[in-house]
Amino acid sequence: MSRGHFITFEGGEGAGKTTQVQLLKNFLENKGVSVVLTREPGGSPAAERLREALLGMPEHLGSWTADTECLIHFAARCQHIADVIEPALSKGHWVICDRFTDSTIAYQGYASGVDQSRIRSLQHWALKDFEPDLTIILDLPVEAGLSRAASRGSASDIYERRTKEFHNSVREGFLDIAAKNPTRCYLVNADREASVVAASIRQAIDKRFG
Ligand code: Z5A
Repeated sequence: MSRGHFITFEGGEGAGKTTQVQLLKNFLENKGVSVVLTREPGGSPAAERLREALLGMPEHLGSWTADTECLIHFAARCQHIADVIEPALSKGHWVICDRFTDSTIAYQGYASGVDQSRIRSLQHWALKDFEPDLTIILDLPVEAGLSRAASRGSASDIYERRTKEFHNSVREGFLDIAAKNPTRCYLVNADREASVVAASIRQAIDKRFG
């Protein structure tokens, strides 16, 4: 049996990742592909406990240092890969993950100031050479993303309460990641109707795996 493909979705708040991973899952399943949908932080029972530690206490905004956040994200990721991602890929399933390592680079690195080389060392230590086959980066102006997240009525998330400057750094981070990794990353203008964004993503899938 051939190994499945690992596809990650990245972007700032309200960029439409959750919407698009579901649309892509439906599209692939209609083509007969077996898909496992997952997310970070979390994605397996043990890793979800770490998600709760990171995101479950918005009243304690800033209680973790950026270094500690970074370590917890990689600890959760290690467990998620071992429990869910790697077993699914080796059984031939395609795995679609809502956020992965690029989020740590954008949020803890670009926006929170953790040195990129330290994140890279940690990535290498925790993941070795494991990385996505394709990363879809959804790009959207910060104001539009935050307004979408607010209209969904869940703007209490610990990261959604950060400053606009923080969110702009996250966006710049993702744009830089896309520019530096043109083979792995596919940048999508997410400031369009969901069906139009989905069509762009399907093109990227066909180009890479078709
Ligand atoms: N984080 C980190 O710091 N370091 C890490 O290593 C990792 C994560 C892995 C996880 O939050 C937080 O953890 C995240 C970064 C940090 N920061 N935040 N917040 P999460 O998983 O709870 O939330 P999220 O990943 O940011 O997703 P989100 O804010 O829920 O947004 P989304 O998934 O990108 O968007 P959506 O839910 O699909 O859409 C949002 C709303 O817009 C919804 O009402 C949709 O119906 C609507 N929508 C979607 N697409 C469109 C279009 N095209 N037009 C108009 N409206 C749309």
